[in-house]
Amino acid sequence: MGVRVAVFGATGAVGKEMLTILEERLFPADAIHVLASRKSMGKEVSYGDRVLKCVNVDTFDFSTVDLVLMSAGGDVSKEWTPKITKAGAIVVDNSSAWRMDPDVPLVVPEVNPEALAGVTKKRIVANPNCSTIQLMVALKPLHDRAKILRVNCATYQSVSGAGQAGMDELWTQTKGIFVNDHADPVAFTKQIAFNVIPHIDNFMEDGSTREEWKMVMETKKILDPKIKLFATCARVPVFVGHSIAAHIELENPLSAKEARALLRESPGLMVIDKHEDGGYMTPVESVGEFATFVSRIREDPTVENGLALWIVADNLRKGAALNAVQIAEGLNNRGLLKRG
Ligand code: 11C
Repeated sequence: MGVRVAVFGATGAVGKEMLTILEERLFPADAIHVLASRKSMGKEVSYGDRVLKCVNVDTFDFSTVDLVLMSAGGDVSKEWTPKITKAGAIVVDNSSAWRMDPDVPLVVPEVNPEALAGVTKKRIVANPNCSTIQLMVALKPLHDRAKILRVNCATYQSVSGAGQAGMDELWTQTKGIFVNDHADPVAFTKQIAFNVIPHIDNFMEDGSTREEWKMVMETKKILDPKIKLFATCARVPVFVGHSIAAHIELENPLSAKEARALLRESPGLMVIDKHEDGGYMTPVESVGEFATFVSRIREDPTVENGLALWIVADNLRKGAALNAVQIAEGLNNRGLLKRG
């Protein structure tokens, strides 16, 4: 018997990708329901060559599904997840609402799949932040081989991290600037077209943003609590695809050549690293891809056992929908989606 699935937040940028990826990866779904708030009720979304009509979440009976893939924001998740799990379904949640709950596994399937077993505690698995996910896929093999002590990174995050509204704002502003038609920023705090904004999510007391804090805390939970990480997260005028410049300090020596060979054979990664014009990955080229790409692998001679990487991934896919579907596959393969 297959899995009865609901996608909650199906009209959003990530929700639509979830449906595409479920179909692309032939997820064994017996039924797919697409759920949205009352205002999106009746809207249509694609699932392969089928068109599905959104159902109002308020009237949906969650006892009829095994799995809910949720991408509806933290507040909605906090309200709905307890009701859904009480009805017996498992929730894979894309928001930050449950990530730091010790009874909720936070999983990147290439990195800590064993944590999925913890789903039995609350029937929830949290999908990490998009920047964290691609960083974890690249760091895991290096940590296993040479032990990471510290990471200092800068992110270059696309506007789709802020959803459809972010993409619409970049598009409208870019067009507007050419015809002198300026509109005040809404989705972002400053002009994003032809600009870079060093601010994602709310500010915290120490001057970091929550996005930066998430990368620190999620890395500790997923990979190793001993890793020290510092991040500066910036929004760039790119529609889809996040990039990260990561500067890593290892306990043991690892040359750039060894790191290249190691990453090349590690799960979920593709190394594109030729020392020539265009011999590296850019976010535009990552769109629609499943892999996390690593380029510009170099030794950093300014610290002991230092290594630098340029890491790029489609934030709507590996950074969100694909990782969530991989979690669902992992749960299904382990028999953890069965109703007890
Ligand atoms: C961004 N990384 O690019 C964010 C989006 O914690 O799931 C995802 C926020 C999160 O704006």
